[in-house]
Amino acid sequence: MFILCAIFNVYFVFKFLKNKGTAMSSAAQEKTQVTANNLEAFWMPFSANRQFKKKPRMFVSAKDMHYTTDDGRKVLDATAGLWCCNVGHAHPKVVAAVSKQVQELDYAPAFQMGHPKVFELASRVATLMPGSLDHVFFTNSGSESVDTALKIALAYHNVRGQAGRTRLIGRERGYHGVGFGGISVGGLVNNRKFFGSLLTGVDHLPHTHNLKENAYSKGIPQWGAHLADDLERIVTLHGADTIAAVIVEPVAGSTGVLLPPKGYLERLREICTKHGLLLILDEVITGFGRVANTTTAAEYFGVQPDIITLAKGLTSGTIPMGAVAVDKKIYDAFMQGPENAIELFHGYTYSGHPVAAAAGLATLDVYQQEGLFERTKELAPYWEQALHSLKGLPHIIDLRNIGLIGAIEMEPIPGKPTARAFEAFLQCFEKGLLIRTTGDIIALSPPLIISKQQIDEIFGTLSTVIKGLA
Ligand code: PXG
Repeated sequence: MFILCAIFNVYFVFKFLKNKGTAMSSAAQEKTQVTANNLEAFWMPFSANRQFKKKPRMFVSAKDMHYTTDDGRKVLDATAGLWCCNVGHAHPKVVAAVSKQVQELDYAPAFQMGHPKVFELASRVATLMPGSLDHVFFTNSGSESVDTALKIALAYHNVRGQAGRTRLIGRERGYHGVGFGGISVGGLVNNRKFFGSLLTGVDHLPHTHNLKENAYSKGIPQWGAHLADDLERIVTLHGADTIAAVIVEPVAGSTGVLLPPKGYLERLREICTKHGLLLILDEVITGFGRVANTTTAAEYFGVQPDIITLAKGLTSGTIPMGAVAVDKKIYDAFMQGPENAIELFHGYTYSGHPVAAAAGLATLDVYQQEGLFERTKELAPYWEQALHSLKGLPHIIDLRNIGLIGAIEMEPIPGKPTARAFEAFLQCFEKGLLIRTTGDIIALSPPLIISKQQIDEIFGTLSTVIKGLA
C-alpha cells in the first residue's frame, strides 16, 4: 500500500511539474511571439507613437559624429542626440570611466552616505560656474534640476523668514522640462493644457520672438531688451514680497531657438536684484560650451544668476545626470540650525550616482583636454555663415544662430502646422542626416567635435531637402 501511494505521489508530482513546465514554456513562447519585433509595449515619449510604429527609425550604434541605423546606414548627428552628446558619441575616455566605475562601485546610498567621485564632481562643476555659485545639488535630468531649483528658491525664502515669497515667474514659450514645477513655469501650451491646474501662483513674462524686428539676426538680436521691463509690471501687480524667483532659459532651445535680445538678460537681473527675487537661469541646453568658449551662457552674457540648472552636456548624455548650482548665500542660509538636522528635505535615490559621477568627471576632462569650448568659439563664425547661406531658399522666414546652435524657421503649410518641418526631418533622415524639429522650426545643435566638412554636409543636405519641399 505504502509503495503504491509512493508511486502515485511520484506520478502526480511528475505530472504537475510537467504541466507546469509546459504551461510556463507556452506562456513564454506566447510572450516571445508578442515581444519579438513588436513595438507596441513601449509608449514613446514626445512621439507620434502610431506613425512611428508603422515605419520605425531605429539606431543601433553610435560613434563620434554618427549614428548607425538597423539597416546599416550612417546618419550624421546634427543634434547631439537631444542637445546632449557634446563630446561626440562613445568617447573612449567616457566609456572607459563608466565601465571602470560600474565594476568598482555600482551604487552607493545618496542620503547620509557619500562616495568620493560625487564630491569631486561637485567641486569641479562649482569651479566652472560663474561668480559664487559654489554649491551643487545633483539630480538625474533637466526636469529634476528645474523642480529642485524651484523648491530651493521657495525654501530659501522660507528659511530666511520670508515664507510669503511663493510666486514663481516663468516666460511664454519657455521649456523647463516636464515635472509639475517645470510645466507650470514653462510656456508651451501643449505641455500644460492636458495636466490640470498646475502650480498656483505662477505668472509669465512675454516671450522675446519678433520676426518683424529681428528676422535673420546673426547672433543676438538688437531689438527687445525692453520686454524684460514686463517683470516690473508683474512685480507691481503681485507685490515683490510674494515672489520667490524668476526662471528663464538664456537661449530658449526647445521652442525653436529664441535668442535673448541685447541687454535683455542684464535688465532681468537688475529688476530681480532690485526686488529681492532669485534669478534662475535654466542652462540645461546652453551649459557646457554650447554657446561660446565658456561653460555657461551666463558667463558669456556677463549675467550673474543666483541658481543655474544643468543636465545633458554634464555627462555628454552618456549616463543621465542633472545638477543645480546655487549661490553661496543660498547654501549658507540653509546651514544654520543644529548640525544634526537635515537642512533640505529633498533628494533622489540616484542623486550623484557613482556611474553618472564618473561619466561627468570624464566628460569634463574631455572638454578640457580637447579644448571643446574653444572649438565652439572657433567654429561659430563658420557655422553662422553656413546657416545663413540658406537665406532665400523657399519657405524659409528666419535663420537664427549662436555658438553651435542654429534654427531655420519655415512658413507653415496653411492648415497643416508642423507638417513641412516634419517632412524635412524625414527626408533628411533618408539622406543620412539627423535634425530636430519643433513646430515648423528646424533646430540644430551638433556635438562640439564637428568638423567644417561636416558643417558643409549638414547645410548641403538641408539645402537640397528644403528646395524640394512642397
Ligand atoms: N530645461 C531645459 C532648458 C531643457 O531644454 C529640460 C529642462 C528638461 O530636461 P530633461 O532632461 O528632463 O529632458 C530641457 C530639455 C528639443 C528637446 O528637441 C529639448 C529638451 C529635451 C528633449 C528635446 O528641443 N530639453
